[in-house]
Amino acid sequence: MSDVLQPGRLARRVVLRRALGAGVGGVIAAVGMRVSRADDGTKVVIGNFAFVPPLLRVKAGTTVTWVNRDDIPHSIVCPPLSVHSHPMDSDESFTFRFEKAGVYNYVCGLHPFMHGQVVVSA
Ligand SMILES: [Cu+2]
Repeated sequence: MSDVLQPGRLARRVVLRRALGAGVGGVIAAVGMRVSRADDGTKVVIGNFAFVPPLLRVKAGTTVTWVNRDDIPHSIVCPPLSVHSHPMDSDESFTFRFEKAGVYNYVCGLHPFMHGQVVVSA
């Protein structure tokens, strides 16, 4: 009974991949991603244990979307902003609106060696 978590995650990812391969976009939408209105903001892609771009410059009021394109879960943790995202599975995303100017460093909560920075100007 203790092996429930990992196989479950794996199975879910396989299902997602199959859905993508078949072009069944509706299945992805039903998983609860917050991707739909993100394109008018700014995007950071997560891949190979890195945030791209690692340094993002935006204006105050910008919504930033992180999209996980890796094969394993990642999260966004930024203590000064009390941000601690859920672990994003492959192709899941997380959004946050930066209201105030400042320099914000963040890490992946699951891999603290992964660093990113958002520089917000007024
Ligand atoms: Cu990570």
